Amino acid sequence: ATAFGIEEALKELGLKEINNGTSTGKDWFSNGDIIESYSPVDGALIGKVRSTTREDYEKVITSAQTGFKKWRTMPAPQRGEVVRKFNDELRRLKEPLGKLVSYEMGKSYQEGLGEVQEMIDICDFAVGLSRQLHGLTMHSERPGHRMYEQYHPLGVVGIISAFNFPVAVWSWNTALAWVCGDACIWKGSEKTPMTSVACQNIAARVFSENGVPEGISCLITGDYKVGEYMTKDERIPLISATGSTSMGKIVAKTVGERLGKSLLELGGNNAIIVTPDANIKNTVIGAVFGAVGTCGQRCTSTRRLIVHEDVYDKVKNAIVDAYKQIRIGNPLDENNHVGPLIDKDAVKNYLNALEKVKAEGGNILVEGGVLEGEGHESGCYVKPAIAEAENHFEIVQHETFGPVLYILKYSGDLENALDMQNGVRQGLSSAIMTNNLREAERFLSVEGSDCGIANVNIGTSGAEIGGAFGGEKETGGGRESGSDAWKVYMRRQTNTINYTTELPLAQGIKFDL
Ligand code: UN1
Repeated sequence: ATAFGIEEALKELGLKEINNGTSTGKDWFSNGDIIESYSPVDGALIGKVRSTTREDYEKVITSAQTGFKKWRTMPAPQRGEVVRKFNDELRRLKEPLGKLVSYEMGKSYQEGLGEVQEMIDICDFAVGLSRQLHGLTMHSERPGHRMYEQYHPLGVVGIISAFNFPVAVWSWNTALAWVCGDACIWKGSEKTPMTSVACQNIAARVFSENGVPEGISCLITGDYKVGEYMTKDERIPLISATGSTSMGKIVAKTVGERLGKSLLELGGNNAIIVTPDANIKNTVIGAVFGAVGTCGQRCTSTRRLIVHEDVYDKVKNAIVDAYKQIRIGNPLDENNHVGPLIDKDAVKNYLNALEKVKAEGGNILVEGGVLEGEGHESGCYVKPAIAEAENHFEIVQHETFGPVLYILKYSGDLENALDMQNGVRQGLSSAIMTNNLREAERFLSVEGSDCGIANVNIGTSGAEIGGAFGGEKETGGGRESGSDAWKVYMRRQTNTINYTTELPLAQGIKFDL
């Protein structure tokens, strides 16, 4: 790994000496069990952090609550200016941070850089937003009255993020929440603690240089039990959680019991519909990147390819051919397309899926398997696989977080493809490949895709930050990132002001005393 400049990257990120994970940036650390972070790239120990104890957590939440009271009074554009400075640091540290993401998570270096770019983009977005936290003005039905709405900061926001986008998802939430005037407590994935610490260090440094109160950016570390401190905590009005549907169901229930708000961005089972009018070359690029990029560990990864029978063999052969070109190996080596899975449990899930699809009657077109030998010592490198399958197979209905692509055939009208595409419990991302305007518009219409993201002539993954990101059904319904997703981080207040000497009642009610 030294050959790829990891040592230098850790140093530039100030992680050389770190063996404590949690701080609000100043002088105390967490005291729980040690979590060791091993790279799936070469199996080496990257560093250790300590998990957050209940007592540590109490310090964090107190610090966040106290900080929030000051932060909320700072004008939003000034908060935006702090985010702009934080973003300057992200731009400066893009390479080392991208490298650490790649090394700790296993995605390709290009994708690691891409992820940091998403952070930079959302911070730019948030800076602009800090002058646009607009409410509406309404016409009152009563004379001499003014009615309007305003958005106030919400409070302390809890962010739970997953290993697969260990830095970007945090920033989608936190950059918006910060300009909205909230304090954030982040529980990153225990599988990628070093990237979390790196981000927290950057925020802490910029914040303290700019007189931001202590506690506006907090990091807690550990497994689901640490997440539970937040989900059960009435002092946290909003929990934003990204991860599996099973995790999301527990979070929704726990937060719902106390009538807190939750923003959920959970699993997907994303499909590309390929119609007879598709551009085959672009279909192959979109589908292959979607299925094998990040080793199939994006929530937007392409899981299903729904191909019309007229072009079925052509598409199938082209994709199978393209898979022969895929280079699997150290993701820091830019010649490789696909790095390792995150850990051995993920490898097990991937192998189970292959067994299952065979058992259910699927036909393997591209064999999977675990790579062994030099360069693959971590045991996490696997071959992207393709199976011909049917939509109703149990395994096809299920999100497997790995590079397994199912090809499904449809015949006749687009409606049949849409029934398959929508015929799963998840509803995150979807795409259609077609040059036929009628098909494209039907796909986007009310009778079309039921997903939060629906694309025409691009794949299912790689969404830009400018749009709202998230999906329906078991994907959880939340929207993060662009558009008006910021509203969930604020509380809306409707204000009616009477500037007359009378007190007329609404709805024409007379109440003479
Ligand atoms: C995720 O996998 O949790 O659309 C997020 C994409 C990325 C984000 C994925 N921009 O693929």
